[in-house]
Formats: sequence, C-alpha cells, structure tokens
Amino acid sequence: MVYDWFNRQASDDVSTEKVLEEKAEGSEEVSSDSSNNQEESSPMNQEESSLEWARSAYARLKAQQAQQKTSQASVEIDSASETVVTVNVQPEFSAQSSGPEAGGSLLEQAALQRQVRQQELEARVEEVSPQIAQQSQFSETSPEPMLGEFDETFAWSAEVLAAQGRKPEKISLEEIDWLGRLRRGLEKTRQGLVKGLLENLGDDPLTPEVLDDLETLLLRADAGVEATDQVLDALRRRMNEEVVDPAEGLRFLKQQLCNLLEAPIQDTGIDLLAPERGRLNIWLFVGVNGVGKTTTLGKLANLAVRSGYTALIAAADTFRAAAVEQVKVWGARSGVPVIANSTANADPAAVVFDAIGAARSKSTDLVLVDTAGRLQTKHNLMEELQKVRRIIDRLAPEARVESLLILDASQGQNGLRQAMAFAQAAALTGVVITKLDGTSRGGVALAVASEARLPIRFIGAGEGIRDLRPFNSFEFVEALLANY
Ligand SMILES: Nc1nc2c(ncn2[C@@H]2O[C@H](COP(=O)(O)OP(=O)(O)OP(=O)(O)O)[C@@H](O)[C@H]2O)c(=O)[nH]1
Ligand SMILES: [Mg+2]
Repeated sequence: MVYDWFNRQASDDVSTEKVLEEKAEGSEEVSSDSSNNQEESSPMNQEESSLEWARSAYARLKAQQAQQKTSQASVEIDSASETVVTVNVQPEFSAQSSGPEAGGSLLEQAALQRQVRQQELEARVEEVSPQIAQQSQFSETSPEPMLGEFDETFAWSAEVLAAQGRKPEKISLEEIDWLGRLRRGLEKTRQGLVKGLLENLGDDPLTPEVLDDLETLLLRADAGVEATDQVLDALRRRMNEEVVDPAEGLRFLKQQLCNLLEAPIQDTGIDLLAPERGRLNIWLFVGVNGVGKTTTLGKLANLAVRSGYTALIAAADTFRAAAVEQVKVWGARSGVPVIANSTANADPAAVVFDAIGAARSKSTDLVLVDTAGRLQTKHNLMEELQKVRRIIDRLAPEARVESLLILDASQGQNGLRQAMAFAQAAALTGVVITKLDGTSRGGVALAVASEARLPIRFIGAGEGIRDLRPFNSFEFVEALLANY
C-alpha cells in the first residue's frame, strides 16, 4: 500500500483491506459512532470511546503489519538496488531530440560528441559512486516505521486522528509514527507553554491574570506580538460574554491558534501542497545558510518517492563545493537522480536548465531545486534567485512552481525578518519550518502565519529522513498543547 503523504491518503489495495477488516472484527461500528458522537458524549464516555477507537486502530495496524511480514517473506522486493545517477547534461544536448538516425555530418559530429561525453560521464559516475555509497552507509536510510506497544503515545496519536473525523480502518502506521515524532519534536516548546499554562489555569474559571500570564508564555515561545494579541483579544471577548472554565478555555485557545495558522493556507485555496500529477512541478528551496534547505529537500525527495511520485533533484547550490556532494547523498538515500555540475562556480541557472530538460524527457513529476544560502553578498544571493526563477518561468511556463522559504525555528523572530527579505526576490509561495525539535521557540510558526502571512507547508522536527511531513495546523496545535 502506497501512502501518499502529500495528499494524506492511502491508495488501498482492496484485497488487503478486506483481510484487515476481517481480522479486526466488529470495530468499525464502534469507531464511526465514536467519531460522530464526540460532541454529545460526556467526558467519561468520550474518553472511553476514543480509547476504543485507538484500540480498534491498533488492532488493524497490527494485523496489517503481520500480513505485510508474510507477504514480504514470499516476494523479493528489489528496492535497495537503485543507484543515484549523476548526470551533467549540457544545454545543447538536453534541448536536442534523441533520435539516433544520423544523416548529415553535423548530426554525426553531435553523435560523436555525445558518445565522448557519455564516456566522460560514465567515468565520473564511477568516480563519485563509491564516495556516495560510503557516506550513505553512515547515514540513516529509510526504515519502515514499526508498530510499538499500545501506549500513551499511540493513544494520543489515535485521538488526534479520530478528532479529525478519521476512521480507524483508514489510518496508516506512517501517520501514527509521524504524530509521535511531531509531539516529541515539540517537547521543549510544549514544556514552556503547557506547564505554565496548566499551572495557571487550575480548576477555576479563567481570570484576567491568567490571560496576562498566557500572554507572557506565548511571547516567550516566539509566537510574536501580532499572533499573541489576536489570540488574547479573542479570549478576552469570550470572557466578557460568559464564565469560561479551564477546559473550555483550553479548547478555545487551541481553536484560536488553529485559525491563525489556517488563515494563510485558506487564502491560497490549497489545503495540502501536493505535486500535480501529469504536470511538471518545480519546487525551489530558498533561505539563509544553515537553515536546513538541503536536508528538507532530501527528506521531501524521499517523501515524494514513498508517495508514488517520480522526482529529480537539481543541485543549484554551486557556491559551496560540498553542497553538490551533500545533495547527492540525499539523492542516493531515496534513489532520486541528481542533476549537478561540479565545476567550481558553475551557473545555477544552467543546472536548473538541465534539470528541466531531463525532467521533461523522463516525464518526471517533481523537480526539487536546492539553492545557495550564502553568496558573496546578500544582493548576489537575491539576484541569483531571481535569475533561477526567470529561467524556470521562461523554460517551463507550463510548470507549477512553488518557492518555499526554509526557516529554522530556533532562530525565532529572525526567521520573520528572513521571510520579509526573501518574499519579493524569490516570489515566495510558502514556508517550511525546520528544527522544531531542540528549540523552545516553536511558537514562531504562529508569527510566520500571522505576520508574514505565508502558508506553512511542511514542518521538520528532527534530522532523520522521516522527520519532515506536510503541515497540518490541527495536529500542530494538539502537539503543541498536549497535556502529557
Ligand atoms: N535537529 C534538526 N536538525 C536539522 C533539521 N533540519 C536540518 N537540520 C540540520 O541542520 C544542518 C544544516 O542543514 P542543511 O540542510 O545543510 O542546511 P542548508 O540550508 O542547506 O545550508 P547551506 O547549504 O549551507 O545554506 C544540518 O546539520 C542538518 O542535519 C531539523 O529539522 N532538526
Ligand atoms: Mg544546502
């Protein structure tokens, strides 16, 4: 079963589903009831039914895993055999049709040139491959998520999925695995927010003093002044209307945070950013140095392949010598080809040119473009990005282009300034927030949404290949304020 992460849906194998349904007997009715009746149930019933939902989901996943193990034993899956192909396509060749029918001397010459070039390339690939293979050995590959115990993390993840109206038979281990990672990743920010919040909330109705403390907590988590003001204004209005008990206060707070994060996403009319099938999609990754552009691109290449798309990487950070090697390692991890030009200071626009040619000829779904984070000056960097963008618009007017700004959460409010600086030059369409793990400043997501008004499309919460997933505001807020 392929789980399409970009669209958050599984392309089910019907027969597998049937077997699973038989194995997890009788759980379907319980589950659909539990999600539909949530609003009306008493807290106790709600707790019981969400636990039942979680148990039923767990039973299905366990059966699914057992079945996969059996089929794996009988079928040889040849997934490890893919190798990275590093192609240095020359513009004049990539623009040519590949028909071998030679005739005139010019064509013969071109064919000869191609042959020589091919030999050169083959020699290079051999040169590079052992190095990449060696580096890949030490890096995390892509292990399948395993179903652990039926523990509190599973129950919480299941509850978050159930609250979104999901059915136990429709959830995947991938989602459970990711929610656990997200919650762990947000640990530090959550500790700051939740501990203080719960201590202040107590059992009594909300008071103006509690709101003042909440203000401090949000600002400390780098939620920014605008987002904090919006949330507190809404809470104060609510408190003026009626007495708000702590549970309702928390629910209302979550709703407000969600609304804030959702606003720019709704403005685009696109809930989930997914490559459009049957069309060339080009995603540019931009941002200052060290924020995680290349890592994000590598993780997304993996996500694309896992989700059933074909991808190609354009190594357009030609400024830093090691950048091309780094991107090749990421390509190798997921078997995604890398278009590169290792010549010092090669033109990034030419690499993108080659990548578009290669993607067209192979009908690739998604081209991921790595860009430099630092050049001699900031002005150079912006100019280069504009040039790359012009090339894309000129060469591939049919493509759907996304320009994603990568922001390092631990840089807090600095990220916002970066967003403003890149917005124009790179024609930003969205943001990826990385390094949510290891920082207590995860609230910056709220500042980005409310102040830069850019939709957050993906979030990264760790260095591993599975630590980046599409952004879902409900899940983010639940993980941010999880009471565990
Ligand atoms: N903990 C953590 N580390 C991350 C995350 N994303 C990236 N990193 C680390 O951040 C460092 C920089 O990542 P890169 O992907 O090289 O950053 P870059 O933006 O491409 O950097 P330049 O190419 O120099 O501009 C690496 O050590 C990554 O492993 C994340 O979500 N969590
Ligand atoms: Mg990089």
